[in-house]
Amino acid sequence: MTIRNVQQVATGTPADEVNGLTQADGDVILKGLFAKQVDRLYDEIDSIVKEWVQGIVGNDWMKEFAGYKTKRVTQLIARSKAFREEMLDDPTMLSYVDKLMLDTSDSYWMNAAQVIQLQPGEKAQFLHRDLENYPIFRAYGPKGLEVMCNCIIVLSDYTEEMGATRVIPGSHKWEDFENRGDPSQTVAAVMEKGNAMLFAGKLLHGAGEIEAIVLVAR
Ligand SMILES: O=C(O)CCC(=O)C(=O)O
Ligand SMILES: [Fe+2]
Repeated sequence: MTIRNVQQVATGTPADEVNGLTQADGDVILKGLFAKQVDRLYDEIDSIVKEWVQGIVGNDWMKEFAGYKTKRVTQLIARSKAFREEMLDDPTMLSYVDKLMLDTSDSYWMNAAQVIQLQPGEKAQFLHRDLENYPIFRAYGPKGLEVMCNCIIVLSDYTEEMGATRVIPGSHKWEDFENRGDPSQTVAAVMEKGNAMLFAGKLLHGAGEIEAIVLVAR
């Protein structure tokens, strides 16, 4: 298997073109999509993130999934005006999500919006497909309908050393969804601040491992 990188498109790329990449690779990086908003979002949630406890309450699988040290600040709609008023319903983003989801569904809705901050000492998250949140869909494999997608928006430059999300482009088409690949097949979704990665619920990915603490200059 050849390992390929996540492809990037410029702001303003038409939805059909973006959808071509999402269908082919399972992921696409949208350059600069939220460049105007991420600093304000950061400022709105920074003090909350600092106070937030590490890990989550749940069963062992959920704790392992979420990370024992990772902070996940939930309820972003309530906590951030920038997110609520300028990002959540961003027409460009929605035009891309529409293409992916509305082929097989009448509508879609947001399930969760959270800020994730990895902490020093956290190990890499196990590789997973987000549709596994609904285990029944695993059995349908690549031919199953598109039941979810996700978007990771980066609030600071996202590097391999700081644990950028690792993905296996093309893994949304693997025949057997019980096959979750291995870290040697992944690439880091390196991005500039304000970029976003849209990816299918069928795509294998996981949070990376922190190799270095990167001081964020803004
Ligand atoms: O934090 C990341 O890089 C990815 C997190 C993730 O994949 C998830 O929570 O489902
Ligand atoms: Fe995930």
